[in-house]
Amino acid sequence: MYRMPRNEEGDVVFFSGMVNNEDSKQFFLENELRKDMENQYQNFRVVYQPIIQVEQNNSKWIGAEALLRYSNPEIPNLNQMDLIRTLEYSGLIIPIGRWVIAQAVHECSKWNRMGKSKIVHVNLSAQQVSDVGLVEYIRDLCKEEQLEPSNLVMELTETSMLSNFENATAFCNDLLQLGVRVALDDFGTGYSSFNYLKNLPINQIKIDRSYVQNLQENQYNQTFISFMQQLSGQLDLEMCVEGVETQEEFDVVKNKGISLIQGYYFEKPMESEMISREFLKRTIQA
Ligand code: G
Ligand code: MN
Repeated sequence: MYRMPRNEEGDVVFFSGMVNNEDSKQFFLENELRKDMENQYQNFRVVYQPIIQVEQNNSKWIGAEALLRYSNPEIPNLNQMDLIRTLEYSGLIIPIGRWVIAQAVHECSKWNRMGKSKIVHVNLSAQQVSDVGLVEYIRDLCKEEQLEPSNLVMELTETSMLSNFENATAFCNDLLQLGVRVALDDFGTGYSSFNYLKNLPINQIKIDRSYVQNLQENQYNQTFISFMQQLSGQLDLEMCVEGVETQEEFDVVKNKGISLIQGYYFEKPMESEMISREFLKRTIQA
């Protein structure tokens, strides 16, 4: 809901400096985003954070999560949350969302053509579930790029899934039908009921990184993770733990036998050339 700007006495003011400033910042950002999108998406790029499968004695990079970045010298210090919020608010998330998927599919197809099978994860915002034709768009992309749809995993947060339940489940069912996989992102931050889990058309649960911080000292979080591990096993879902940053956190997660891990302990998101090089190196070594 829009609130009229008010001064300290509570009177409505029409030219409050602060509001004006915020509004004009927002307006400027939106304009820059539009301009850059029309200009071959300049200042936008996609970076990739490796997803690691941990085995007894070694760990393998099975693929990566694609993450959008925007760096415009005119807008220094823009944080990621403000960027996503503006993209959603302006509706630009629809075209930029498609662009990110196209980049990720292209990139993943390149990795696979280099050798071993790699997967790519792409984040979806709640609004994209209502992007009419998105599933067909993904199908055509996979065909053009000769990427097996099962190498693509779309991530939806539990909040966007549950706030738009009918649409989201139909959308995910269409993805599954196509062979694309679906992950439930940031699990544990919303208000999901465990009752939903068994009915959602998903393949994987990603435990939010807030459950991993100082895991070695936090009994509740350890219990939560073990419980989720058991439950996902019962429901035949994969489970990935995000945000592993330290050796101590990694040790706890590994000792629980969790095999899918992401986090700064392994790697931060990296530029596409860099991750290709890493995959190639590892492919040759293996
Ligand atoms: O919501 P989602 O899980 O898709 O968020 C991904 C974001 O989390 C990325 O911007 C990425 O840089 C960040 N991230 C990934 N791993 C870690 C980590 O180990 N610690 C922290 N603090 N952030 C991380
Ligand atoms: Mn994610």
